[in-house]
Amino acid sequence: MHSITSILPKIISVSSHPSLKPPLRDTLTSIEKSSHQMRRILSRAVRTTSQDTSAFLNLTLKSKAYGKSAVQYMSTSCDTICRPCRLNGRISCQSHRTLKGDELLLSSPALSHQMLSDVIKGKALACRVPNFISDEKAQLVAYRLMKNLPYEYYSYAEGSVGRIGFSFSEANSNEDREKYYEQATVSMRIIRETCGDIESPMDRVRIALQDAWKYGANLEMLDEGRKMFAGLCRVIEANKEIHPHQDMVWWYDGFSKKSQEILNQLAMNVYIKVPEEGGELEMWNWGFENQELYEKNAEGSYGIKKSKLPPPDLTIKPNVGDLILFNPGNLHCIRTGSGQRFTVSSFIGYRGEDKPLSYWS
Ligand SMILES: O=C(O)CCC(=O)C(=O)O
Repeated sequence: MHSITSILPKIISVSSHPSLKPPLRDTLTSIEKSSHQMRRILSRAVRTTSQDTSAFLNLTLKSKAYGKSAVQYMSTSCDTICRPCRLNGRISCQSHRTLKGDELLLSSPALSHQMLSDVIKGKALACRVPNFISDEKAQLVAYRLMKNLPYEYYSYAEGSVGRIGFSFSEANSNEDREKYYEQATVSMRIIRETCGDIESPMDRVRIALQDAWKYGANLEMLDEGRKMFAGLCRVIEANKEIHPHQDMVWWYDGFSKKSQEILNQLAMNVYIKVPEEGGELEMWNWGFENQELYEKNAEGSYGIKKSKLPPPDLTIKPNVGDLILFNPGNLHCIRTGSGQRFTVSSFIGYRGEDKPLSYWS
């Protein structure tokens, strides 16, 4: 945990609130930083502050770069770091494990508001819609995409994890972000056209979300007016795995204020090719509370070594055509498989029960 004095001088222009007592007040300095840096530091600080610090900041913080969102965040301090708190405070804890057995995985023939909401709120770890796409259509789509659209490996997973489409998490510079937006709608159109007379899996998900969620669902625009890409096609080669990791946009996006508005995030995958043996999705009923702790445990590599973790709480063996959604703020990983594994994936953003969902890759 950071102390008040170690965080604030680094990040904030603060107004002196009457409740502030010297010498604390004296430590608060106004340091001008570029807005990018400022947001990065601030968003990290927000998630690593103790409850006292959070309450304190709530009274005092006024960040030029971050504006209203920062103050809004500050008001979400919690008494305990636990799953229900994550919705507001966006943190989870290892000691608070409440789900067992059947509660872990919901299954239904169609997506529903209730099912999505249950996973978002941590009442279930994941949900599955079996046969979201028929086996036959999934196989054909997998064949057409693989045959016509060459995939590239992620830089951190050369020879093991490939993808068609550019992922937002990789767009870490202004230049890359520009490239990401330029390609976004073009890539979606190319994927759609390559699927030919079969509806592209992402388009099907878009409609299913639109119908299921009371307030509908839209393509995310973390940068105002700029449509994001959704429907990344991910290939995992035989005998390769993805180590336990967490995906939260507010961890890796220090650029846009809007990513900090997202209260919770789901990951969705449509499985269009799965290996006969292996390829399971494994999930833990918790995640690291903050990015610093996560990165410390990841030791500079992508993901955490499984040997450092207790056994997973849930193992799902996906079938061809399944749609599976889960909270990627929980640690999750993919086991090695006997053959190639091919999915169409996106994230889903939640801003509240009475707000539209959003999606992006
Ligand atoms: O392919 C899967 O089963 C899960 C992929 C994953 O790690 C994710 O969507 O965050």
